[in-house]
Amino acid sequence: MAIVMQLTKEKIIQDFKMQLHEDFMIQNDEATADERFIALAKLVKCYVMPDWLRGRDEIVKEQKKTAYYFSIEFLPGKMLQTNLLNLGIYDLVQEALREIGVDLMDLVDAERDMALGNGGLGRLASCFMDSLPTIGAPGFGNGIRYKYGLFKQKIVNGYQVELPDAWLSSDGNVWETKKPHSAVDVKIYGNVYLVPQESGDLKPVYENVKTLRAVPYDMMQIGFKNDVVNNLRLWDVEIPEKYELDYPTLADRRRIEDITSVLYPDDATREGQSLRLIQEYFMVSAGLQTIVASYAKMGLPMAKIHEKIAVHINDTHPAMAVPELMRILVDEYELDWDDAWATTTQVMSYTNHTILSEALEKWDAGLFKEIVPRIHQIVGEIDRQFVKTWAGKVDTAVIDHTRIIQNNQIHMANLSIIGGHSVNGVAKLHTELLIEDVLKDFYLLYPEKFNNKTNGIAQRRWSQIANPSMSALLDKQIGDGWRSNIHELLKLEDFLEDATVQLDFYQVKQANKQRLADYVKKTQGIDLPIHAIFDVQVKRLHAYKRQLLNVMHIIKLYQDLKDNAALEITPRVFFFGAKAAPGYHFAKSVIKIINELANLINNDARLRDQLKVVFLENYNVSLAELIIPAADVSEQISTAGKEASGTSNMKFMMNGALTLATLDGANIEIKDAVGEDNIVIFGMDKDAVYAHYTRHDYNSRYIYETNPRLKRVVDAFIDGTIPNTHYEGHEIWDALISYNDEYFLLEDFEDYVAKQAYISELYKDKNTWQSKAMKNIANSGRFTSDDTIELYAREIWGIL
Ligand code: Z2T
Repeated sequence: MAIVMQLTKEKIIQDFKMQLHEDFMIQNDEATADERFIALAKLVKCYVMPDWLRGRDEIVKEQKKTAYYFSIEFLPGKMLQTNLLNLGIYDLVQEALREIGVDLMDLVDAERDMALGNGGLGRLASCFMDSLPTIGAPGFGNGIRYKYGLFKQKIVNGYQVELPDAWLSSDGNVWETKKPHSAVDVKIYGNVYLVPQESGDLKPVYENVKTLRAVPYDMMQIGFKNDVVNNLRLWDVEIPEKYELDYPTLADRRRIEDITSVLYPDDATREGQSLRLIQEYFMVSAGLQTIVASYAKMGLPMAKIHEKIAVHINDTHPAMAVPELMRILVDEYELDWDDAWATTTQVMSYTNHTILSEALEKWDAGLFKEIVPRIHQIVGEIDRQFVKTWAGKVDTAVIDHTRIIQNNQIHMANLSIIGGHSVNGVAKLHTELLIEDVLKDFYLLYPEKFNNKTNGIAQRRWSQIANPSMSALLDKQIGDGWRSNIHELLKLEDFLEDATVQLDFYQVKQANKQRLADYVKKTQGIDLPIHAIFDVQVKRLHAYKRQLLNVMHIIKLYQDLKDNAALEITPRVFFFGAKAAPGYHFAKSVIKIINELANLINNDARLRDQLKVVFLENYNVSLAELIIPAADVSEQISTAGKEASGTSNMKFMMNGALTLATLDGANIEIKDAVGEDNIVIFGMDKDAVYAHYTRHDYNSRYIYETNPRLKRVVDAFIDGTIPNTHYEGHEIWDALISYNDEYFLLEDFEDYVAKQAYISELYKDKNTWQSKAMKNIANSGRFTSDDTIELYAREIWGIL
């Protein structure tokens, strides 16, 4: 039985004080918040350790089939609250600390965000890490322990400045355990020759390779109140003592350390750096060697490894798992190619996260050959076999489009699809687009591999932890069963028309808005009216996400107010939070524009506080936990067809924001869940967008020239309306007019403005508004990642 079951307040206080003595040789009253956080975290680790070890032993003993989720990104944020909550000791610990004069929230604040991810993809991986143990599934994470996570964003003179995120303290991360015992060697570079053996087989012989040592750091992943603890294994690189002579100079050593030094800060575009290729192979090879070795210990036949092991390729970054498993099986365990291939394809499965063509990962075959020569050979062989298998059976054009090596480039998505048994998209529309468009040739070859798994969110973090006031109200209204069974939120359906309950939810929202307003006042000195609509767009800065459309609407409101000093509008505060990839020039210009527009508007007294714009610096998971509960309006306004799913849309919904959305990604499924009266939809749908592609008939300049109101908004980018943005304004104007507005902002503008006006009217009736907000909360349970991951576990991995 779990230790936590026997905990009392007194015991926690005693253990906590002891931990402070042991780690820092201090008393509680002299300790800083940092020291107290570390002591508490270590204590939690001690409490969990027996369950963690038992879980590992059970898998070995019972030979349970296990899934390994390979991902180049994980974005957990802070872990203290989640761990306490999942252990079922949150309240007890909070009370114990209070008794000795300590506020748990000060300890929570002291934890650094772990941000080894860019955005949605990494955050999804972390939601899955929470959900896997929660549903009792043996599913482990495998990734890289970057020394620097996603850059820290500062805004200086309205521009984004990137600073390194040195998240690890000198003692590392409290939640992790270094396991030198389980280190493995990874080989890169060199030459490989295939030498014929007496048996007639070819054996690879390596020359001049560089050997790296991969050292794992394990982090416990605690299930919600079920004593299940899984593992997230992150690999760090070291120089193996045995091969020290291969790295004689300091510069040589630094080059090795660089391998796990930084996360590539690129969201959905590629940076063709060889270091990135090494990162990918390093993680995949270390992970798979370990997994195969643990399977080998079971004494079962290698050709049946798929019966005990599933490996998931989270986007294409870990796609070398396919040839690496082939290498291990063929070279090290001497399986026949065909047997190895049969089991490999049953082990592997792949999730696609975008259809943007610039994000489809391709590698120059020459670079590939230089860095991973044996993997290059194996990929060549997989490609040859693929072509041989389909030759004469389908159109040559189909083979040309689907083979792995094309024009001396290695197509990682093609490798992932050919090398696995499952390909999934992350929302219904996204999967449809994969099948009908982006991957239609693959669908012809392998229809049975395709399936949809709509994304989900770890609801505990996005409700109980992020929104305690709403949680308390829910307890009062529908009982606390929703905390363990999120589908019980549906009980709220009974109160949608209850004016008292509506008012209660209104008050909770206002309190959360005040919490955010206090933060903005403290960090930026701006006073915000909380009776205003809090309208929020937080996500990576990308042209297709259309932060600019939001900006254009703000400009329009500004012009209306300037035109008519007596005009009364429903007051609004527009919030933006967004990081731009450091090399993404256009995105950075949009950040500058937002900041200068904010300055202009916030300092214009004649607007009488009816309009405010706030750019929140350094948007990250912890800030999301503060912002999302305070939102009245959730902006999900990507060009239809472009946003694979979105996941913040689900978090906003769960916190009672109304979604203003295009019919894109999971927005469509949110609409299906709440009904069209409880979401605000605008703009072109995917078919309208695609019609433009086929007809080549989009003409943004025509729209601009024939709509004076819109023309005036677009011209505000270049006519000096927004100070200090001469350069950026012209760049944006050109993108919209000279380059024909790739993401159809102009076409969607009028409908967007109209629906925003509708929202302004709607908000005046607090009761109706809150009723719609409650409808959203009530139906948000269907987006729990517990259910999403259960579908992965059953339908793709076969581990439940
Ligand atoms: C990313 O966060 C996403 C897709 C990517 O494609 C890369 C990154 Cl870093 C390579 C996002 C999608 O844009 C978003 O729609 C989706 O909800 C999220 O992944 C999780 O699937």
